[in-house]
Amino acid sequence: MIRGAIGGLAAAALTLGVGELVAAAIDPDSAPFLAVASTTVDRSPAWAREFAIDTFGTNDKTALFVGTGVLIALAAVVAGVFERRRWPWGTAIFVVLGAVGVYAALARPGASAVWALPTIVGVAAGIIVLRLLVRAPRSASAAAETDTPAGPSRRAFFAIAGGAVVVAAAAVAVGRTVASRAQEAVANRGSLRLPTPTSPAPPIPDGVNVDGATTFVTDNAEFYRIDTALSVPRLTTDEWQLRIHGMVDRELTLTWDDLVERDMIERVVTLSCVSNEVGGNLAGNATWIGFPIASLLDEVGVAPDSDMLLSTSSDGFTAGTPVEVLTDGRDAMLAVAMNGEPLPFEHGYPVRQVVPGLYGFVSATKWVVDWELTRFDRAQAYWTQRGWGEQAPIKTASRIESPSASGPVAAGPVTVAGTAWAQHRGIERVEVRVDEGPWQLATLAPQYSIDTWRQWSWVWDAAPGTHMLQVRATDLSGATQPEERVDPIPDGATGWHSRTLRVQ
Ligand SMILES: Nc1nc2c(c(=O)[nH]1)N[C@H]1C(S)=C(S)[C@@H](COP(=O)(O)O)O[C@H]1N2
Ligand SMILES: [Mo]
Repeated sequence: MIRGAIGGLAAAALTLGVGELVAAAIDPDSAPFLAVASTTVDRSPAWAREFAIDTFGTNDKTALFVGTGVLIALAAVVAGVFERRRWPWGTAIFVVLGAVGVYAALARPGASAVWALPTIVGVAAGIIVLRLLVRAPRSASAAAETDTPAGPSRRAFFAIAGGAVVVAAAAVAVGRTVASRAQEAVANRGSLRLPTPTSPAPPIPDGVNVDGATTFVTDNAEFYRIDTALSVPRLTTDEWQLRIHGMVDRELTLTWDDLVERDMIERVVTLSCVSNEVGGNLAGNATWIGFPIASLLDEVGVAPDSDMLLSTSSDGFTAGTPVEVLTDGRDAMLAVAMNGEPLPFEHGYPVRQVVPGLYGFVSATKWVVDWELTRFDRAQAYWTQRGWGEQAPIKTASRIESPSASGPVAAGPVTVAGTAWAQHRGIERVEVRVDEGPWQLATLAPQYSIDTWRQWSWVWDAAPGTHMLQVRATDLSGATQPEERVDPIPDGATGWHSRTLRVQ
């Protein structure tokens, strides 16, 4: 009985500790204990919250943590005792608690599938220790015959239980340290003063938005996110530095203060991802504030035979960007703000690159901390090592966004609308056709700049039946999107987007 209870508690402690440690590598909010407590708050009915606040006042959070802890401890004791009597009931209780933890973690705002891991790994560790500590007799009848079922010796028992608790405590300590550093970064971002651009973006005119098409400016919360980071880096501006070295005349290490005291530019630039499929939504448009990359390169003096800027993020991602592109006059920048806010952590806080006209994987390094000036014949960046291209200008893209693919549409005039982009070349024309008939010119929203996408619409006199719409765009150099379907790898998809609609 006592052994069962102690075994259950030690196993539960290890579960939570390991969960905390794994969560530190993913997101502090994914830790099982915190996730269960937070989701309980979010899911509890209003009267329960009122009761908690009335009863515990401002100690309501402490009460919740203590309450959650007590419930888990009780379940752990029951699991330990059951496991000893009637294996595998204790294991089953751990699995059920684990399922609750996974559910709670996945219910957190911003959770992704990996948020289940801390609980799963923790529960697995807990069950192993529970089995070690509470080795039950082979059958229930054997338990009835003897009061002291087989199990580790007294010494081994306390060594394992003690070890589990020590490991749990150490794991919690490490996990908490990482979490508190993350909180520091959150506070740092929250109190950040953004620089005022000396060269503001031209105002965004009315009319760039078209009914039925994606909004011209993408909200930060809606902006697509692509990166290799399992755990989003959380640097403070005090920790951030950019070291510039390699084939330069003068090495330079830039601090946050060095960066933001410079003359900043503000520009609207559309980013897109090379992995975007025809008609896909891995593209977004934002107003960025930053410092021109060309000015920094000028300051350090790039050797004439250097043709690549190899940028590295704090988590080891690298991108190789042609020096020529960075210095040809386009608004390539080290960005510090996105749509009037400090960069969201997911989008590179505190500093990232924005390069109009190139896919993100060769240019848009987030959490950038190192620049090496080198050559394409000497260095390879992250995705190039994995079979993707070296040079990756954005290919012209267009997509149909409304009417939606789901429901049938009513016969008669139907507004077809969408978005097209060809960053740093600009969109000249968008055409639509029905059932492979003649191409029809769509109406374009005014062009904001050649670095931003352009919304379009076209009125279709829809006849009953099933019809296929297709779209293609032409950039300002006169090149029209090719019909040929090509996969995203190695340097971007091609092909015309189509949508089949039922008209009734
Ligand atoms: N540090 C880092 N930066 C990165 C990446 C990454 O994996 N790690 N992915 C790149 C890719 S592939 C794209 S498409 C853009 C996406 O930027 P976003 O997530 O802000 O939309 O970031 C780029 N910058
Ligand atoms: Mo990407």
